[in-house]
Amino acid sequence: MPDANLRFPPGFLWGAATAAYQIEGAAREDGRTPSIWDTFSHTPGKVLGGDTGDVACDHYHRWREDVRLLADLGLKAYRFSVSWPRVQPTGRGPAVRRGLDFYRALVDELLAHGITPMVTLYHWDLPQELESALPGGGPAGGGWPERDTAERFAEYAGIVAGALGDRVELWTTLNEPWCSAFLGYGSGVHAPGRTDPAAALRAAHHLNLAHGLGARALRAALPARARIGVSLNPSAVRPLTSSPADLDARRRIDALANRVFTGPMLRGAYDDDLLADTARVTDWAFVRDGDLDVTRQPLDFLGINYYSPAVVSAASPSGAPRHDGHGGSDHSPWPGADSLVSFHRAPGELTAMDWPVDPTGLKDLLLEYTAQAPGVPLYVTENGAAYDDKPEGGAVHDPDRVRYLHGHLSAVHAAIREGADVRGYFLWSLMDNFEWAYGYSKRFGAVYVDYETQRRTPKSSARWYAKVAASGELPQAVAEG
Ligand code: IFM
Repeated sequence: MPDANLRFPPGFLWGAATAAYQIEGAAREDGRTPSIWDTFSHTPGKVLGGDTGDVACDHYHRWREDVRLLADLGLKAYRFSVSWPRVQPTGRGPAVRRGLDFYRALVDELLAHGITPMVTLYHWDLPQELESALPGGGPAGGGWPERDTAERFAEYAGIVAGALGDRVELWTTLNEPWCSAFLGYGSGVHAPGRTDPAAALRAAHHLNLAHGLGARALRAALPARARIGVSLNPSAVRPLTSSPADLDARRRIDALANRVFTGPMLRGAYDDDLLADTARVTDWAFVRDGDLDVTRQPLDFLGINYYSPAVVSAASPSGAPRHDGHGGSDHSPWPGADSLVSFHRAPGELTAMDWPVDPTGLKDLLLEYTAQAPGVPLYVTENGAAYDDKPEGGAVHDPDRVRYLHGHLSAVHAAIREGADVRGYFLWSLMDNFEWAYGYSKRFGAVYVDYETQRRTPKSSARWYAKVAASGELPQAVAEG
């Protein structure tokens, strides 16, 4: 029956995702102090249009309405992040009760609507004090290049687990540590905006350590039913040609984009080729005995965030244009590979981010991670697209996003058919929000946000996704709801 709908497994979790700094606003309320993103976004020239997360979607005051939106769409799960500086303003010491109360109330409201919460502990909003004021931080700063930040993270993880552990089962430690390390400390297009390749590699290691220490702290504080994972944004890296030079370029980027995290987290090792490729940047002396036992914690699931593939070749002598999707800086986010690899635009239509649409990358990654982490269930913890959505007559029609979602959900289904144990899918994002260095200029939401009035309008993609979620079936062809 060629026209039969694609049926997802029973219990498949249909959800949507957000992150604290991107939606909450209330940047100075109830004891919250600045995070590195507050500082960065308030620094002229760092974020398009000078946008900041001061108000964002005002979710801190409108959270009941936002839970109702999820419920009206019939979604069964919601992935959100906790703002570290809202619950532990200086990044050390006691927690702020009002901050924790906010997340308790949010979780209770979700549960009251039958929506499963998935908590992300760290989605990029490091308390500024930890970036500025660490021992040894000095003018260059502290933050993730410093080991102490990983230890502080474990303390914070224990605090949040203590507050929400009785009502949340699904936990992730970090979201996309690649961005924190390499965009934050390498190319500098993300907070804190440093451009030091050695610091980026130190940050990567301390994020791995934070994941391990944080997972341990969660395990110690949470009931046995808790499920602990991490959300990575692995790169589906493809060589431009099958020449040995292009295959080697692929190997280098795979090491820096993917294996720098999966090595320590899944296998308890940094691969030799990664260490050799980066030897002129750092000697990795910051990796201490025993660290790699800590980074490799048992995982109950792995979160995969996917948007677009990358195509690489050996660097052309003229220097091919950069299409690694992380432009906007003269500094490379690829320590040790910057002059050796060129990025090319992958084929496919482009989203408003100029990211090519290619669902095969998602299927490939789900199968690859099934092989790399046998027996570990997967969730797609982010997937979605930005388009230039415009309201017309009170509605927002976004057929491009429906096509994008249809293609990627078909890819998830194909991966499941071929043996991947994918347990759920979280659309990025529930609503339009602060898209980091792009400010409010890029709209990823299934729900349109009018930032003047804070009015929320579900786009046609939200209605379409709601139908898929309600039926657990994906039509073979796109027909908008
Ligand atoms: O908005 C981001 C999110 O915070 C992390 N993953 C990618 C999304 C789109 O760029």
